[in-house]
Amino acid sequence: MSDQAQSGIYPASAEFTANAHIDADTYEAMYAASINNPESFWGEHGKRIDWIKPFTKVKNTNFDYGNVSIKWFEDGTLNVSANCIDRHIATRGNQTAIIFEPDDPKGQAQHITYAQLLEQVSRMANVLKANGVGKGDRVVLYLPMIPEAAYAMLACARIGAIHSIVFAGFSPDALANRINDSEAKAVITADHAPRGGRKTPLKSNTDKALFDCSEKVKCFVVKHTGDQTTWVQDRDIDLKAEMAEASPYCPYAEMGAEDPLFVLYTSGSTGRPKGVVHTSGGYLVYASMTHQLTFDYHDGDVFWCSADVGWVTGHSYIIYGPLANGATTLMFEGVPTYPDAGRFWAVCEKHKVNQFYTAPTAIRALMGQGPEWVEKYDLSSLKLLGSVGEPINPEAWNWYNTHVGKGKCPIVDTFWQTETGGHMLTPLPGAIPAKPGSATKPFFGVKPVILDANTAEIQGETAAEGVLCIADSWPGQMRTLWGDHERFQEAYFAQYRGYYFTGDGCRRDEDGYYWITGRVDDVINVSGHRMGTAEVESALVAHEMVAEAAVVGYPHPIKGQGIYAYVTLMNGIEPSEDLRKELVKWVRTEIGPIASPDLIQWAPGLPKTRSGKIMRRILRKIAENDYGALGDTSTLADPSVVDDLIENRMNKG
Ligand code: 6R9
Repeated sequence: MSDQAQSGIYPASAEFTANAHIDADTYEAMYAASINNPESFWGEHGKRIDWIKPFTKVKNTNFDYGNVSIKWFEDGTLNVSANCIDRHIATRGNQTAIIFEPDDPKGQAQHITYAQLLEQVSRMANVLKANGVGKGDRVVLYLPMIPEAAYAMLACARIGAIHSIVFAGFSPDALANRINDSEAKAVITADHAPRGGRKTPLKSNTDKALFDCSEKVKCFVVKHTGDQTTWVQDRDIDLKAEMAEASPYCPYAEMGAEDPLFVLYTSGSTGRPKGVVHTSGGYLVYASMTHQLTFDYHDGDVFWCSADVGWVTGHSYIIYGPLANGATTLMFEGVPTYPDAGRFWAVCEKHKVNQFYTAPTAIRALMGQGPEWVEKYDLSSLKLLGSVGEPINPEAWNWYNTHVGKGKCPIVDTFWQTETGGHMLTPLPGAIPAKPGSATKPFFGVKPVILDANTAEIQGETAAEGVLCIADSWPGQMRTLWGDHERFQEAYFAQYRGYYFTGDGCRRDEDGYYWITGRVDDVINVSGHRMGTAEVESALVAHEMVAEAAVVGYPHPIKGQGIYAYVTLMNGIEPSEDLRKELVKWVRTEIGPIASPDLIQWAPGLPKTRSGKIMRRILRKIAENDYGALGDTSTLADPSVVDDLIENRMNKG
């Protein structure tokens, strides 16, 4: 790694800056305006989308614990699907809205125009309606990365139904929990999800999940691969067949700005996953504005975000942001390494991608395969690169910059969360020079503060370190947790009164650049996916041979963090390699492959305080191979368990 990559400052080229939407002076002026007078700033930028009834109120938000309430543009009405489709028809009906690139590199790519999008979304919306789905109903989507996933999101939005996407890698159990928690009326799935040449049996997973759900839940099935699946009469509906019969136009519903658009479950530090609720008006304003300005998107550009629609990144930057902006957005069904480590770059070349947005874990995996996979392809269409999901390490940044961007593409490192709806800290590429590893500066309307983790005191000096909080609301912010406003306040507003708490540690340097240092709670970040250690623990202890489990993250060269599980077996159960494998498999079926423990250590005892609390700090240090810094162990009920754990640690690396 070159020293420059670690300490350098990388401004965009003069040519890029000359054409950029936002330059340095404009950023400073607009940022100041957004903070000093949010009412007039967002009153103006709220007009970037189409309203049926224009709003007269802009901001009505309260961060006080006990009274947290967040409303934006509250008396306006709109329809999100109309904003993403209908309003572009007159000017760009024949422009490609979605490029679909299938898993199979020999398969046919599809170019779906805005006019075709309107027809497909309308047909699907009409099928949903005809089957009793209406305003406010929840619809769970469990789909591959296929155009029908986009149609389903927009069809729900069109009729005012609330979608909740469950990542297709999640297990039947995880799917059932989300269907039940959201009290969904229907699920939309497909026969199979092809990924990397393998197929996930989505329909059969859905059948299993629906055993544990109300009999009233309807099941719409997209016949995608055409493989045979079981069929339940009076419950399963052949979605494509019904779409072919349905009317090609569906009028859109008039929705309030604060009507929910979607619920997306994400991991927290405690308990079951939380149903993050995003509403219509503020979310769309924020997703579209960040998409345009962070990626410096210009008319006619081809934008590719390689995330899955099962994650928030897919919601905001494959679907809602780009389509609200009349962009051409690419949906890729496959994985970066199939059929080989050149696939991303083959797709960039094939579709002449202009902005490419991916996660550090993918970059590290491809970096390990060597630059020859990139060099084979013509990447001259690329103008900008993006990164999201975790801090990007300087080696990966340098590789991305040199081999993919050829030193001419600005890299935007975007820090944000499921909860924030869109980018929070990010360079605007024509305005803010990058520093590798830093998400740089706040987006408009975002007021970051760094607090001392223990005293909650504001760290006012420019250079500071502590926990990252946000002092005031922005339009893309989540509004509540589905069905549990109490838990919403507890999770985000209880720790540091008056602030939204991100859960992340952060450093600000002498130039006012922000550097995320990682989660300070019990959330770990595995390949850019959020995983609550509590979720993995409860899956482990659900196994009949497991008495107790404690899960922590540890540094992993490709995944960023790996999952390290300490497991205490029931009395009389002997540890074995077979049992280890069985437990890994068990967690995969309980939650999904992304939750598979990388290392399981048999722990005859876990370090606990006298009050019975597991001291995770110690377990984390052992997993990190860092026991010089174990800290004070004198409060442990039985300090000797630590020696045993160190002796038998798995991560000797
Ligand atoms: C969009 C998304 C959120 C957590 C977040 C933080 C980490 C995301 C990051 C980053 C450093 C970045 N994170 N982007 N850390 N630099 N550019 O990833 O949402 O799945 O909810 O995860 O991911 O720890 O708190 P989500």
